[in-house]
Amino acid sequence: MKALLFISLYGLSAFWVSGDLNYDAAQRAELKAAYKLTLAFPELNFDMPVELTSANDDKDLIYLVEQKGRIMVYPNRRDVGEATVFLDIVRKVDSGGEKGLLGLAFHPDYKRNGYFYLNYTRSSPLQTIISRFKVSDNEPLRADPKSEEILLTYAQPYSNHNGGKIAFGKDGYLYISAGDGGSGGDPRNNGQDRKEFLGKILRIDVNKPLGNKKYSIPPDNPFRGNKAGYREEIYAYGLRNVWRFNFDYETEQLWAGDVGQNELEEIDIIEKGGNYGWRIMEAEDCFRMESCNQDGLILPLWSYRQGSATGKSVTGGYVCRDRSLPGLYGKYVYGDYVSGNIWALTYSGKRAVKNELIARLSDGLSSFGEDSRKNLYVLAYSSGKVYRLEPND
Ligand SMILES: [Ca+2]
Ligand SMILES: [Ca+2]
Repeated sequence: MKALLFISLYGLSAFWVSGDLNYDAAQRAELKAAYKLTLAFPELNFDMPVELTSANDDKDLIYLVEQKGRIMVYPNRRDVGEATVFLDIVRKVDSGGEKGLLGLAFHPDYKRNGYFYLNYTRSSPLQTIISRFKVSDNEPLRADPKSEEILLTYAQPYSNHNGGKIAFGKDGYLYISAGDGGSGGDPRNNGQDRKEFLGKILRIDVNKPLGNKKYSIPPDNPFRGNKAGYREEIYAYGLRNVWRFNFDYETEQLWAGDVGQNELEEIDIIEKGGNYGWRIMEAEDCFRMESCNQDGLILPLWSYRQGSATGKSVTGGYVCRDRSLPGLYGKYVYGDYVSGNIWALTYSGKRAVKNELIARLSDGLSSFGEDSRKNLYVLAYSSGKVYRLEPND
C-alpha cells in the first residue's frame, strides 16, 4: 500500500512513497543517532522558517526568514522570549509551495550602509525579484519597508524550482541561485541555455551600479563581454534547483545542494564557469540517453539515490565551523527535506571520503543556518522550530 506522506516544498506538488508509516517509524526508532537535535530557542515559534542568518555586525542578533514574507529578529540567547518583525513584505510576496520569500543576505558592510538583499517570488506575472532594502534610519531592529530597490528580475515560467538562496562571497559579490524555472525535466532546457538566467548561479557586483543597472558584472565573470548573447551575470550553469548553497569562509569554497528529478540528489562544489550537467545528466546518470555528451561537465562531489530511507529533496548545508561541534568541524553537514536525514560528509580535496548519518529531523528540514559565531542551526519547516545539534552521549 502506498501512503501520501508529504506535500513537497521542492519536488512536484505531491508525491507517493512506497511502504507504510509503521515501517518508517520502525526505521526511525532503529537509528542510534550520533547527534540529537535540541531546541535552540525553546520559547520561539516561527511560521514556515526557511533561512536563519546574521548581519555581519557586532550585534549578536539572529534574523529568521518566514516563507510568506516576514523577517524576524531576536537576540541570540537560548532563553529569548520574543522575536520582533524586522520586515514584513507579505503583501508583495507570492508564496506557497516553492514560492515565497526564499533568501536573505546582509551586505558585508551592513554596519555602515544598512543594506540587505532578498530573493523572493512575485505574481502577475510570476517572477523572481532580487532587491535591496535598508534598515530604518532611527530603528536598528526595523527595516524601512519603503526602501526597496529592485536589482534584477526574471520570469518564472512555472511555480516550482525558483532556487532561492542569495549570499555574499568573500570577494564582496552577490551570488544568487536561480532554479531551472520549474515543471519537470527542464522542458525549456534552461540549465544549458546560457542566454537565460534560470538554471544558474549568478554573480553580480552590487557596489558598482553601471548605466541603467543597479549592479555591474564582476570583471572575471566567465561570460563577461561574450559575443554569443550569454548572460554575463552567470557564474555557473547546468543546475536544476539549488535551493541552498553556502560558502565555507575558511576555504572560500561554494557548496551547493542541487535537488534532483526522480533519481538522485547531489552535492557540488561550485566553480566559476562550471557546467554541472542538468538536464543532460541528473547527478551521475544520463538524464537524456539520446544526447548524453558528458564532455566538460562537472559531476557531483557526492550524490545519493532517492528512496524512503534516504530522501527525495536535498537541503544543502554548511561546512561546519561550529566550535561546539568538534566532531563535525570541517565536515559538510547537509540533509534531506523529505526524510529529515542529516548527514556529515567528510571530503578530501574534491573527493568524498565518508558520509555519516548523524541525526534525523521529523518536521521538515527546510534549511540550515549559521549565526555570527558560525554556530550551526537546523530549521524545521512544519513545526516552526529552530534546533541545534548536540553529541548524543
Ligand atoms: Ca519557477
Ligand atoms: Ca549535476
